Amino acid sequence: MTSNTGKPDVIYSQTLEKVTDFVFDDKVADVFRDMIGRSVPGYGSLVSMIPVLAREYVQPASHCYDLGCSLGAVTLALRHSILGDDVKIVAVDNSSAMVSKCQDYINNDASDIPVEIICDDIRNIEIIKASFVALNFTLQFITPDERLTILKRIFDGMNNNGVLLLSEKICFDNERDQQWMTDLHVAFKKANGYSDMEISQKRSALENVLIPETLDVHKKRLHEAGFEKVIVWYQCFNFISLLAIK
Ligand code: GEK
Repeated sequence: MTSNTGKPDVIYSQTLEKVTDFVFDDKVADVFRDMIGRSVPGYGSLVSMIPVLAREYVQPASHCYDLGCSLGAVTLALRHSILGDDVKIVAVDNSSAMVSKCQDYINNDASDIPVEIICDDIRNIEIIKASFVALNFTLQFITPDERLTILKRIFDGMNNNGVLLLSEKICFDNERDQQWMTDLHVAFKKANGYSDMEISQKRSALENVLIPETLDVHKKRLHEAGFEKVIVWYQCFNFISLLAIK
């Protein structure tokens, strides 16, 4: 099982003297399509469902937000499935490397749906008239005590019946389940051609950068932000996606 999407990710394939914190720089942006497909179990299936969700939730004369858009996978999926009139997509990422590549993908994509790409921190973005907001594996990179403020701001800027799609790597309270899902995630990475050394160096690089929380914590926080209806619609090992409806 290997990915044929873009340049191969060999970033952690050599022994590094010191593994530094993971950053979304040019090197990562260059191999990101391959990296995410080989590292996040179920990523491709999850993104392939976005058109179904878009057709269900995107409202005419509204905005869609792809927060932490990376190369724009969610934006592109939305762009090709939106049926209503007068819809704009706002794609945001604070990595200039990602944003510049994302802009290239959008420029080369044939669709009339307008996309505004913004290079900024999602904490600074004003959300207005939103019917669809995606945080597809992005909230996990924000420190936990800042997560509620972001969710509240999203909730406040959403239209009634709009949806937030929140995808995250999660952890488990129960040690046995934690080990079980971690082992399956490692097995997934190995099946995708990563070596033990690559897996271990990447784990160290992400340790202080990607902070997973339990499903329970995520659900409670979404309710606290104001969302009444919250459900897990997708899970693959320790990676989940929730829908939260305003
Ligand atoms: C996808 N959604 O392909 N503000 C803006 N962007 C941020 C912030 C922040 N505070 N923190 C991190 N990012 C994408 C995948 S990747 C997930 C999302 C992963 C950005 C960061 O630069 C990166 O592009 C993205 O969030 C996370 O569906 O790499 O596991």
